[in-house]
Amino acid sequence: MPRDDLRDAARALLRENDRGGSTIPSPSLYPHIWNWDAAFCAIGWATFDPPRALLELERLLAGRWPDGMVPHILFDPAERGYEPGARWYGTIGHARAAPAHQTSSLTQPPVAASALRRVVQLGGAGTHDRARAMLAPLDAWHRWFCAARDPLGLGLPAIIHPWESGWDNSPRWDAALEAVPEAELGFRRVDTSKVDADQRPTVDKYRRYAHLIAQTAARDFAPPTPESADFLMVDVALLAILVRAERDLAALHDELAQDGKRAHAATARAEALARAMQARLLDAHGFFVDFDARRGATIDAATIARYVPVYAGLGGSALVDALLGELDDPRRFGAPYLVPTVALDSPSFDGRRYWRGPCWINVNWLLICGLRDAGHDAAARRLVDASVALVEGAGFREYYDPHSGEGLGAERFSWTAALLLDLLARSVC
Ligand code: 2M8
Repeated sequence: MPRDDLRDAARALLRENDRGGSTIPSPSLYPHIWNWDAAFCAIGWATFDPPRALLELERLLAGRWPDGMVPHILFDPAERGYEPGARWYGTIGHARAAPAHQTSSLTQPPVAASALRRVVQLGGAGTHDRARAMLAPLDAWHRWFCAARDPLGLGLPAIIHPWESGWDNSPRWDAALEAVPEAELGFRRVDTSKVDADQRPTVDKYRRYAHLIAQTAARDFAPPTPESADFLMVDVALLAILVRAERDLAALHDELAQDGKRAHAATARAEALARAMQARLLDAHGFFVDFDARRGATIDAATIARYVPVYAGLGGSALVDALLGELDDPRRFGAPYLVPTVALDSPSFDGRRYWRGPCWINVNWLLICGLRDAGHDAAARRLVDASVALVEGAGFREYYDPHSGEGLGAERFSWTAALLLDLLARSVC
């Protein structure tokens, strides 16, 4: 398909999923605002409508909690097509929750500051005033990670639920979830009536997810401790995103507000996180590994998350070289369609089930950004072409089978369209 047509189709999809200023991830499965989806969507909107991109981020940040957390879902109270809804989280009317919005009790990877920087780059001076107003909430959210989520004082914030990683069903969380009790769901799963059950998490996973949510509410949404949280995981992919977001926030503080003090503080937080990652999360082979903070155990799962630190320039040329080597290895990540999220030779690999093997355009995008910044233009180009090929072959799907390229999961998926727009804009410019 000519790239102009692809671009037009991606723009049309974002417009179709626009619900008056925020973009739902997919009409077939996700009818509310999701946190990192909104940030990815803003990056796409920025390529053709920067004011609309700002609105996407403003709407997301409007759901923030008094302590600074930006929730992973902001619910549209009129929408009934997704379970679990807001009531199930127990957040409505709670003093710790957003006063004027119905939200979940979790967060998600903080892509928003990096998205805002991209919007400002493309939108220019006309975006500055509105972008400046978002710096304080972004700053508060970034600071919240270490303030509320580092009970052991590791200098490495942890997630309390697989949903906070965005890689919900990744084999990275299997071992820790085994020890989480199964609870009654208390809601009707609608996902498996819309998407084949073999592409979605198993029933026992959902029961464990339910237990963790109930535990959060039972704690009155107070910060977790190892005694009060059955899942406390240092996620390297989320941390890499936070490192980059802090640096982007620092640049915005400088450029938009000439606020050297806050810029310096954000840079210092980024560097402290990066140092803590190097000190505590590097394994004997030079890979960053997730860390189960409850059990004091590192996680050994062969997933592409080990390479997401390249997005933040972490791991140096050794990590980039290892990534390039594994992308060429048909036993590892060198699938016919790129990039599988789990190594092909891993016993956990499942090319159809979400986050257990399929290709995702947002993961490709994170790797492409890192490769480009590291000066590996040809490798970045290869992953751009691979991403375009997936969409051309199967449309704007949520994820894709790395062996056949078949589109899976939700249809008319927004971040696939949004990030494709960004990839096309950067390859042409
Ligand atoms: C998926 O997660 C939601 C729960 O938050 C779900 O499966 O119902 C994940 O892929 C997550 O990363 C994504 O933000 C969300 C919406 O696209 O869907």
